[in-house]
Amino acid sequence: MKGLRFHEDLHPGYGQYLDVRAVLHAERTAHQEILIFDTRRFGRVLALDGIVQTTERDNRFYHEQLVHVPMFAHGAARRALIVGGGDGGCLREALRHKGARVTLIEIDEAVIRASRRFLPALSEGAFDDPRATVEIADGFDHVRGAGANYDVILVDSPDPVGPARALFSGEFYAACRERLTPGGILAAQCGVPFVQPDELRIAARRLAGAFAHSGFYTVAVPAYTGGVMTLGWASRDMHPGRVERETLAARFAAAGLETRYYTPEVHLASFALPPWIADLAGARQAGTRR
Ligand code: AG3
Repeated sequence: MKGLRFHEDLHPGYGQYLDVRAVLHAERTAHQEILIFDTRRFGRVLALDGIVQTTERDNRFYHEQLVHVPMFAHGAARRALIVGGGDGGCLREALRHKGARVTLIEIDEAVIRASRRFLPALSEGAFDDPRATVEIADGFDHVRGAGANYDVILVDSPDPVGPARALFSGEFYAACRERLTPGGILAAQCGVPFVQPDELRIAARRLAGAFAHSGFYTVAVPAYTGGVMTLGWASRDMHPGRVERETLAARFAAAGLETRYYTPEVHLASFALPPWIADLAGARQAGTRR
């Protein structure tokens, strides 16, 4: 093999590589190292601090599940908050819900700038949408501060190493709870449990500590190597996996979305956890709580 090979540096002793067709952008910011490159299998790839965040080829799997599961479970979200998500993929999907205004709080303005320029397929113009509000700030400060409340909060963060660690804390989840309207739902990236079991264990404990109802659902994203990823959810008063199939189907049809991963059937099925994941989440003893 000649040419440049990117090795992801995330899990000790195990990982993935990608052959680089071209480096499009490399930048060290005050927060992290941004790398955008082109590959044959995944199209363009965004890596932060050497960890793959999203790719052109499979980003819809992740963004559709992170966004549409809580949005369709809610059914009438008018205000959504995205914490992180500077590539714009989450924003793109959230804005497909026509009744929603979406606020995105990204800590690193350079991620947005580089993604708009080198990954336009991620945001597809979402940053220019009049229903989008974009702020460069610390997401934790935003939810801690007094201000708007949200029907849906989406935590589209990197792994809890480096700057995103605070977004996995009990204090952050409790602050999110205070910003959720009745019927409101939080959804958060919680890692690939086969290779990041502690991430799931800790998130399970902290979400359950902050909310009356919480649990996990799954999404399979090839670029997040190691098996299915778990997305955490939490709410004071509702269970997004227990919405009637017909209700979801009616909402999905009314929205008129064309999706690559999400359907009402996938929505409900993704709440079925294999025992090894349920055990990590502590969900088996808790029975119906999660
Ligand atoms: N945020 C999740 C990246 C997780 C990568 N980690 C991993 N492979 N365990 C992605 C942001 C996309 N908008």
